[in-house]
Amino acid sequence: QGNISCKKALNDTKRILSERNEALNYLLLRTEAEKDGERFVYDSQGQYKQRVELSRTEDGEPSGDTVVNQAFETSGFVRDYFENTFGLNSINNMGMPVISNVHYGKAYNNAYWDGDEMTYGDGDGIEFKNFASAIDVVAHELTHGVTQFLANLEYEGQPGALNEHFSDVFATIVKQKYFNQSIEEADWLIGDSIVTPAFPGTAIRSLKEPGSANDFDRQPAHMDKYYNGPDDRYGVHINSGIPNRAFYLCCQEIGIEQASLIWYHTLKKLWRTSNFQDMVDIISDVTQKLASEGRVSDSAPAAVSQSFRSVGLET
Ligand code: ASN
Ligand code: ZN
Repeated sequence: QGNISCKKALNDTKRILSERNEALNYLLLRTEAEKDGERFVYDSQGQYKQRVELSRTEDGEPSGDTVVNQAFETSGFVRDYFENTFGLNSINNMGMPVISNVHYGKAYNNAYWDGDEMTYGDGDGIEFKNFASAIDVVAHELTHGVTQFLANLEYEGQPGALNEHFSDVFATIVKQKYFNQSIEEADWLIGDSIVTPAFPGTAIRSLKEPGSANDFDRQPAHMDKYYNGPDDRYGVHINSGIPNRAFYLCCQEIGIEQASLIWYHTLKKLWRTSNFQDMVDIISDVTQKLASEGRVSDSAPAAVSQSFRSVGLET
């Protein structure tokens, strides 16, 4: 009896010590990595778990796995976009490590940011291909991280739709940069390269024509079709169609470079509970200020206002 409980106590102590060591090692690794936004790509090996096997690091050799390399390259492109364009030091502007997990689960048809890292499914191979292979998908997920640190928009209702909106906006901007597309060549689609011919549509979403990307695309393009129901955390991926369309319209007037500057500086000024009207008020002020500093054209304030009015928002 005494022996058994003694052994149990010893085992508990060992477990606690090893967990503590793991946590300390993790913190140490994190502090090291936080210096400069190093990339870490993990392979979930089909399990519904993160950080299963570390498959590629910033200075390490390429992996034998194409998907690992795709996640590595594309997350680097997005990280560098934010750094080169806005001076952002990785996702949190403090050099946070850029962590991706690929081959997550079985036939998993999604990708997500969870507050610390990105995770990508392989897709079922029937309607969806690998989610980590698409620059717009990767940019969308990484931007959720940037949004978390710049504005912390809560993931529900209008703040959640704005959170989704900013991810689609920078997904589109980065995609056009990645493929070196002009505004005329841009398709304004999200996820077009990961859907198969069997998928009932051309993409997951469209910023140009919200609601038209596929058979179950419920996005409105105007406030008069605003979704008020409880689905999708009160419509985070649905009502984002409204500001998305405004962004598309604005880009037609002032181009994507100026629009990206305006949207970035707007994001920096938003907060956890910002709604559509807050966004419109802030973006109007931000655009005025950027125009007065000569950083965007004199026509930008009117273009921004007109774009939001076109989708039914008051400016
Ligand atoms: N792919 C989705 C997104 O990033 C996952 C989710 O619903 N959170 O928005
Ligand atoms: Zn999202």
